[in-house]
Amino acid sequence: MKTSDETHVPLENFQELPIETMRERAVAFHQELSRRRSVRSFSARPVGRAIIESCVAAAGTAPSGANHQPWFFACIGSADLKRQIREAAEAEERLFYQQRAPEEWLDALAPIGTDAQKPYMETAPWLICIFAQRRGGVTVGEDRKNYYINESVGIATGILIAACQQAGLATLVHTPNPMGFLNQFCGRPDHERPFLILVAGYPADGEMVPKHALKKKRLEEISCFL
Ligand code: IYR
Repeated sequence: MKTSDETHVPLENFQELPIETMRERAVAFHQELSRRRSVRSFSARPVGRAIIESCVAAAGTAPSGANHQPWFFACIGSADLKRQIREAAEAEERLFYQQRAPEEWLDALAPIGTDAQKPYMETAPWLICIFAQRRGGVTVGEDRKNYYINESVGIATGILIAACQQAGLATLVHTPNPMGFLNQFCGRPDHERPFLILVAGYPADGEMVPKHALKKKRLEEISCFL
């Protein structure tokens, strides 16, 4: 075991739990996350900035390649910016649905019923635009190569989605393709690549979700224990 030196300090905040508490918390977390549904109509009800800040801070605790934390979260609450982002996203989506998407892709989307119209991008109180940084470092302002960028930003995004669910927010992952327009709207530099947009807020009254989304693979189908 290592002792304290210039590079290491003791692990202090690991909290060991009684076995029964571990079981209860593991089950409760699964139950909470299994209530999560992607929603595609959002209410205009506002969500306080502090809640989004805490969820993003939770995402920022994610492990990352060399701890470079190669992510940036541009949280868009401005009605004007949301409208501009919606318009740019819908223009790409129209091309996707009318020209770019192969039949097989459209077939896969059919049960979900998506199309190029994305009104929720204006209705929802928050669009969290997530960027992946090609270069960076442990400290902001460094210009070093980043590692395992997709893995790191993907993990942080997963934590963000779980944090939103835990906080009582509905979310939707949206990935217009390409979405280079986000750099301009969010004022982000060229070495950052838009990763995805996480729409967050309350579901619209009477929101319908596709039955298709209820089908999650069973534990036995997604895991093995050897
Ligand atoms: N980006 C498009 C298409 C789309 C693609 C997948 I894969 C989805 O799971 C859902 C949608 C859109 O948002 O409509």
